[in-house]
Amino acid sequence: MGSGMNVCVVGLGYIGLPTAAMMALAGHDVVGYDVDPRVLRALADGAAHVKEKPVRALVVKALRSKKLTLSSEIPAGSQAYVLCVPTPTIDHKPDLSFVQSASAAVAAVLNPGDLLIVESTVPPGTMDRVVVPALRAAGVDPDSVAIAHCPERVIPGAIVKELRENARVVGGRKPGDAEQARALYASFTSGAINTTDTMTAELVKVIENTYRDINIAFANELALLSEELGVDAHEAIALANQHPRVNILSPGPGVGGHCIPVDPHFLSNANPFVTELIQTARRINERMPHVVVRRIVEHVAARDGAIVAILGAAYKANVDDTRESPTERVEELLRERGYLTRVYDPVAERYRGELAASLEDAVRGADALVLMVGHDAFAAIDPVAIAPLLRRRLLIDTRAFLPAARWAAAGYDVYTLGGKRRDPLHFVTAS
Ligand code: SAJ
Repeated sequence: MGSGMNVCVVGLGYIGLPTAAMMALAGHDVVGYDVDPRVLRALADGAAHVKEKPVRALVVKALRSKKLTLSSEIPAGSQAYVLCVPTPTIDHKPDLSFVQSASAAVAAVLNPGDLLIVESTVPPGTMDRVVVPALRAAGVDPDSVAIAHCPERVIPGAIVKELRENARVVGGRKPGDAEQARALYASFTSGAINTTDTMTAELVKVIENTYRDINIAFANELALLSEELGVDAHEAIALANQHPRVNILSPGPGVGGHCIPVDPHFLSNANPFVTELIQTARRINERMPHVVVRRIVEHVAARDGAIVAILGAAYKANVDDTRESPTERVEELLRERGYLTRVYDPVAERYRGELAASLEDAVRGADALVLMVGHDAFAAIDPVAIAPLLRRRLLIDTRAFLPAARWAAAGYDVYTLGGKRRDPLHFVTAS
């Protein structure tokens, strides 16, 4: 079954679109379906909405080969249906309506022996509690088809490479289901494919992102503690990471994106009483935008017309995605306190707030420059060249990204989150 299947990918977003293209280029006949006609129209016009260049190249190639076609209906007659629909949260509670409606739509065309795969990240138990009931409600006997959960694991910024190379975990509902799904993945990925049951696969995906959230929370906690001790947290973390069994992530202004701030809630919702560590990590990371704002307030009074220029609207470096970006929260908190804000991001295109047209527009008359994201493009900013535009030379670097010595030499006061403070709190031990 490894090659030459008829496959339908449901949901052509960040994951579905490159996955569909990759399967098509591996020799399958793939139909890409999306509920949003604008997505289909844009793709037909050659404008993939995923901005990563390798993804665009892959999609163009797959469409040209005609092995990937687009449809505004879920076609009957596919042998495999792969669901890549979003699972957002509303007030920290998972919204599984897209998984539910996509499962119901696929159920209407499923035939005995077909394979249904869910790639969307879901709370443990969703396959049994949402997907299978949707099939039953449509009159499909779930035992007559193969059902698997194969969570996507690719990182925005390196989607194509990771789609090709990452290990996959495939959870099957009954004996044989995972094997059927494994054969499909083996045709286009080179990483290990590990099989298990659906509930374990659901849990594995969510614990991966939760582990990262907890690790970042630890780094953020260390940053704040180090500031009080008068130690550079970045140096301390780098030194600790020399140990063969230590790998601490980097502190920053908060955790954004549509995955890591969301998925830990899938676990804590399952049982709030045994997930204290998970909840605490979430709180620490959610507090980071407040910490950034407090540091700004310490340096610049919110007098009338104080302007804060913010570098970076994306949720992380070199991606255009601004979902759950810490910048949104920082901007909101600053405005509540009476600051004027301007945000500059040469990578992001869509942002909830307004984006300045240029770096110069953003920094003109500013009382502080706050770096929120380490885009490569920001490394080229010349502190001397922009100095005359600023009202005050103050750099607040929340990622320890810009070369502090160079900015200080250009006459800037530099504050680095987690950096060595000149005025640490001195601890006095009772003797
Ligand atoms: N961040 C830090 N410090 C760090 C690393 C990240 O503050 O050391 C921040 C980033 O700036 C960003 C947020 O965390 O705001 C999340 O970024 P990320 O690069 O850690 O992760 P995502 O959301 O882009 O992708 C994650 C990945 N999960 C893991 O690495 C375990 C990816 O593999 C998943 O497929 C993806 O979530 C997903 O879709 O679930």
